[in-house]
Amino acid sequence: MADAARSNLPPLALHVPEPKFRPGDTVDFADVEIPAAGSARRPDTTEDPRGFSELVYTMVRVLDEDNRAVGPWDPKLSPDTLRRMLRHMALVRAFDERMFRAQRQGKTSFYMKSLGEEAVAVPQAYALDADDMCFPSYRQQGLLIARGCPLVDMMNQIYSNRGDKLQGKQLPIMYSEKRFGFFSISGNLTTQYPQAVGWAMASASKGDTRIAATWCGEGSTAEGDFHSALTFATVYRAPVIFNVVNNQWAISSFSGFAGAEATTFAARAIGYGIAGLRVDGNDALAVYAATQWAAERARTNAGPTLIEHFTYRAEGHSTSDDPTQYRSAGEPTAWPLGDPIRRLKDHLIAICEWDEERHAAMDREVADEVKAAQKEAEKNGILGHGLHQPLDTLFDGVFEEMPWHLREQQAQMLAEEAESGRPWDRK
Ligand SMILES: Cc1ncc(C[n+]2csc(CCOP(=O)(O)OP(=O)(O)O)c2C)c(N)n1
Ligand SMILES: [Mg+2]
Repeated sequence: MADAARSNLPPLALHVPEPKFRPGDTVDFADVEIPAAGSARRPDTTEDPRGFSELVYTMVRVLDEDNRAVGPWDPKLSPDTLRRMLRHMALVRAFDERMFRAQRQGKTSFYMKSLGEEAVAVPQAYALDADDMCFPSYRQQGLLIARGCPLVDMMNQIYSNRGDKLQGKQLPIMYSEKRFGFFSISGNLTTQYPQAVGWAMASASKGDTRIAATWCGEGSTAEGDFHSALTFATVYRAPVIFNVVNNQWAISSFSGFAGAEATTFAARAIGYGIAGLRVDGNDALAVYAATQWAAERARTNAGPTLIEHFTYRAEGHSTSDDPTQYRSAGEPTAWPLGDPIRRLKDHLIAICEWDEERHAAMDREVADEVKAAQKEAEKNGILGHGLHQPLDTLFDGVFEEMPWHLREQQAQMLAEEAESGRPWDRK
């Protein structure tokens, strides 16, 4: 010990978080606190955040145990809207399933599913205006699908084939879709947060009416970008919605490593004086209502909102991950907030606007739709089949005008390729 005079003090120690369940353990989520549906207050969208700070510690929930919509957050959507939302959620799941399988078949190098999280992006796309700008992470494919992006375009990007508008320059699933207000996905976690704030500030300073929304995972809240984004947003009351998708895991790190043992992720909002909501992320109606509330707040210059979506990542992190190595296989089925698609389906059935036959028919239809799109996309090529972008496009699209040193490198590359005797397939 360095200082004998202090030897009567206990030795310092660190707390190292440990997940509750590891492979082989029986899962019991009884200690996950789930407030009753309808119990959270719905403040006015112009209220000072200090007046409703309790909302970061509870959960906005609309669908109750009998699959009824209850309480002040019920968005009272028409059955038609609910059915369309359900279909988009089912389409996301079918798309994920098919593309996951395509990766296993060697048709692409990489894929990321959003299984169990379909009630986050899809209802949010419904609650936002079509021209509001989204700065997503890699698990919000639901935004693109709900905004009507052709599945073939998404698949071409996943296959990095000759139909890929990004010319194979982005990792599969890192879409960029200006047409659908979907900012280029970056693999560098949370860079989209300050970008969204900057975009929102620009929108306000131009006197525009469009707002921004951004998403990151709970693990990503540990990034410095998360905190600087919140600081800028609160100072200038930027018209932006911050979404933290708490799916309990960040690859193999459980949420405790991002601070979940100490408080909620929604509570991050309090330190910044930002409105904070914690939402049942598997309840499509609650997610819709919270997003609509936050959008109205942003659009009326009342300030940003941080929404924690409490959900569960039912699959591995990506096709490169094997969750059986670090978590109990019982977790996804034991998750107390259920399956988001099943919950919306059960609600529609409970209000006599849906039935099992129609649901089964819908599932068949979305599966066929995905299958047909896949057939179309594969005409443009799959991994390793030569139908990729021409080699001379490799340097395109980075600078508006290619600098001299890149032109030199491009010329050198093409010359070496011509001499190699293995000419690049330009079909
Ligand atoms: C700056 C940075 N650090 C680390 C990584 C590696 N990485 C990619 S995804 C990921 C986990 C992110 O987890 P979370 O934020 O909870 O999002 P989720 O995948 O659960 O949706 C990590 C650590 C990265 N891509 N960028
Ligand atoms: Mg996560």
